[in-house]
Amino acid sequence: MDERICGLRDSLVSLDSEKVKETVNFALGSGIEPLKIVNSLADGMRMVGERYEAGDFFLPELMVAGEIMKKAMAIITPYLKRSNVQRMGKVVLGTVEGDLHDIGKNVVETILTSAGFEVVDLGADVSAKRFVESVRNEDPNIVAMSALLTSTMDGMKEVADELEKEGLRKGLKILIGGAPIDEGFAERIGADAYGKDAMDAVRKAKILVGAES
Ligand code: B1M
Repeated sequence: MDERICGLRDSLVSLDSEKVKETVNFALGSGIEPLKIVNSLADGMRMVGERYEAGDFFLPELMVAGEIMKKAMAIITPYLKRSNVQRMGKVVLGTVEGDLHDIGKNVVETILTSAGFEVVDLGADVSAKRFVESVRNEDPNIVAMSALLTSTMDGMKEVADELEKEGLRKGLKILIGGAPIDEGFAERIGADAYGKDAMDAVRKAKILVGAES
């Protein structure tokens, strides 16, 4: 790992907001690829999750880590968004109902936008009804869903089923992702693609719209 960001992950796990901000600004100023910085922060968030699971961290620490990550992303996002890129298609994106985790979804939104997709971001805790309404109103190429909880991932199937029931699946692709999701789950619920991380999500989105093979 680049030594200029090697402390970033640990600063996040130590919940040291100032140090994270300082390192992110320094790294961007030194010309480090913004996505490398995001990956390092995502690594830190994974470690925060592990500490929570082990009983070393509690909900307040999860919340603080989430806030630090969001502030860091606000600094990094302008560096990720590029203009003058080829227009790729339209995506309706959201985190499924009952799930408030939106950091990963926001990273996916940023990278999709920077790759030339027009993204309609519905936010977090989005019901199947809202996904369906948005697909009807926006006529996207892709509906993209994120879930971080094992208890909410079935909401993706509900959305896929509702879209089918409403006759909206024709020409519409479904892309899903999030920590508990895998290829097998995507296949089981009839999604067209699974994105392991934000970069993979963009790769899959490009394939879905026929821009890449
Ligand atoms: Co929560 N949480 N959380 N949490 N949280 C997890 C997910 C958990 C794994 C922690 C743990 O126990 N190890 C666990 C879930 C366990 C499970 O379901 N099996 C958990 C729990 C239990 C909970 C609560 C139930 C805790 C409680 O209340 N007792 C509660 C639920 C609230 C709710 O949603 N209803 C809760 C609450 C919260 C906070 C609000 C405090 C906060 C979220 C803040 C926010 O998002 N605004 C929070 C956080 C921060 C986490 C962890 C620590 C970090 C998540 C994160 O932001 N990661 C998380 C631990 C973990 O994930 N291991 C945890 C960084 C982010 C960049 O990565 O979101 O994975 P990620 O996104 C990646 C990929 O997954 C992928 O690309 C992204 C970028 O590379 N991806 C996609 C995501 N969406 C995609 C969509 C795509 C493609 C790829 O296509 C469309």
